[in-house]
Amino acid sequence: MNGAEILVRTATAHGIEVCFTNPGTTEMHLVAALDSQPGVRAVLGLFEGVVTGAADGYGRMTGQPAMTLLHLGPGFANGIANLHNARRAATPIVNLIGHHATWHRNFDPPLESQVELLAAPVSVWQRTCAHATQVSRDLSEAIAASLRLPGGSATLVVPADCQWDEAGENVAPLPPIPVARISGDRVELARELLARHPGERTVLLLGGRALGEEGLLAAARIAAATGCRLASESFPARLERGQHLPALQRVPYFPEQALAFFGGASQVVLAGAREPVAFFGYRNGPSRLVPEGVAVEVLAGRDEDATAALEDLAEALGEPSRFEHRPAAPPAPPRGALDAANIAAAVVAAQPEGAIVVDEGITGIGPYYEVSHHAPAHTYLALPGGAIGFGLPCSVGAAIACPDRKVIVLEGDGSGLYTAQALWTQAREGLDVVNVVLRNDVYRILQIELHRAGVSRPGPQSLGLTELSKPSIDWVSLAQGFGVPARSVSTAEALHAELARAVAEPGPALIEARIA
Ligand SMILES: Cc1ncc(C[n+]2csc(CCOP(=O)(O)OP(=O)(O)O)c2C)c(N)n1
Ligand SMILES: [Mg+2]
Repeated sequence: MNGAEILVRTATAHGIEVCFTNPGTTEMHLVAALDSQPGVRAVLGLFEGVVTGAADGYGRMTGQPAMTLLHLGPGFANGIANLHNARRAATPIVNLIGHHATWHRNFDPPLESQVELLAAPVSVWQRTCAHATQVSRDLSEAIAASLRLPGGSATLVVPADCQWDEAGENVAPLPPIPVARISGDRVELARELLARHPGERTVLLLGGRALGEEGLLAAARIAAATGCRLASESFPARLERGQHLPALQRVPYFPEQALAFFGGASQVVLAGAREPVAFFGYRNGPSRLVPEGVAVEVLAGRDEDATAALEDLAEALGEPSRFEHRPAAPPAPPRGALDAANIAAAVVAAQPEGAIVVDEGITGIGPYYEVSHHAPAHTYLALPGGAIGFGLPCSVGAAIACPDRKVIVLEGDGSGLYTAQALWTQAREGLDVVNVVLRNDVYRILQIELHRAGVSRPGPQSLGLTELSKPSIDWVSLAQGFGVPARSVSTAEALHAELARAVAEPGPALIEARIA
């Protein structure tokens, strides 16, 4: 068996089922091995940002790494923004980068670059294979490294001769993946801290894996026992939502609102969350969002089992009660011209049970988080890394991970254009994705930020750099060009009707929501 074949066999042996790729000459043996060693589904993305964003969506939904296969330094570089997002989301991914044969690199051929330097900032683990006989061990270590909490990208550079040389038949075993469970002493300490700051004086801030159903239900028990407030990170990588779960307030985006959010508390306890900091430093603005004088304590870090920590704390508090399900009436479909509020309401009204909602809606979907608590059970995927162009690719990975769930993408028109090619992969793979593009023909958030920076009357260049008009972009033609059926709507009634239709039909669809 050659190195490429043992790599694919190692991948399947350790549970990798999908390879998102945009290959080139240095990956040809690996491409061929995807046929000769069955078990890994190969999915083509037409830009590497689609490939890496799809791997992020897949890893968030399954908790298991997908493989990416990328073409040397330049191909990898095209995928970095979404690997950055995956790093902030702590998503397990295994990147294979095909590369020049070991003996060819020294000649400095055209595609040679310092790929190892490119990989470092977005990889929790990386290695360049030295010999075909070692690639199985290399990949096994990569898979384990990607899964070690908090999780992340493991990157393996695979020179072409390590793919074609003889590698033997032996698949290396998966190294053990330790799970850091917090000690009883730390649970006891947390119990004391909550007793010392009773009721709303404590904010229990959940993040990372603690935002799954088990973590949320344990947090609800803690709130029932102590009266603490429950909050979520502003942009969760994955949050389970719906009326069967407690509604977490999320930390507001703008620093002044976030400071007010924590203002009434005397303590913030972190469970799987980072200490919240402002997205940007503004002139005279704060970095830390927890005000001076409010203590920050850690129940469980991101590299620890925060869900188990919450469950242990709920037990220690002697709180047996389960969260009470209080169904509210489903919201009535909204009417009138489209704005962020009634787009959010229309989506909630049309959401099917079990939907996966990818939120890159920026300003076009503002109130969605608040109102979607009344939607049926769903999974919410946001953008903890802030690099736009993740939404459409993420939907590809989420839909492949969960073929029996509907994926709804809430996509800003500007953000969507970074990786619009993802629509083609949706069409080619027949994925159940409803794309809602929030068309306002501007980078609205940047106009808001200009105003916050004190520019009350932007000049022609500032306006030119924030407008997507002249010519404006026709998303219906764009989607149809990629093979995705599309309609444009400009009222809430029409949006709701199109959403209902798209949700009922299999395969991808795109709705251009024209904001008034
Ligand atoms: C990779 C990357 N490039 C640029 C930015 C800066 N940026 C943040 S939001 C944004 C525009 C978003 O526009 P759109 O999706 O249309 O949403 P809107 O603001 O109109 O609601 C830009 C350019 C970024 N966050 N990430
Ligand atoms: Mg826009």
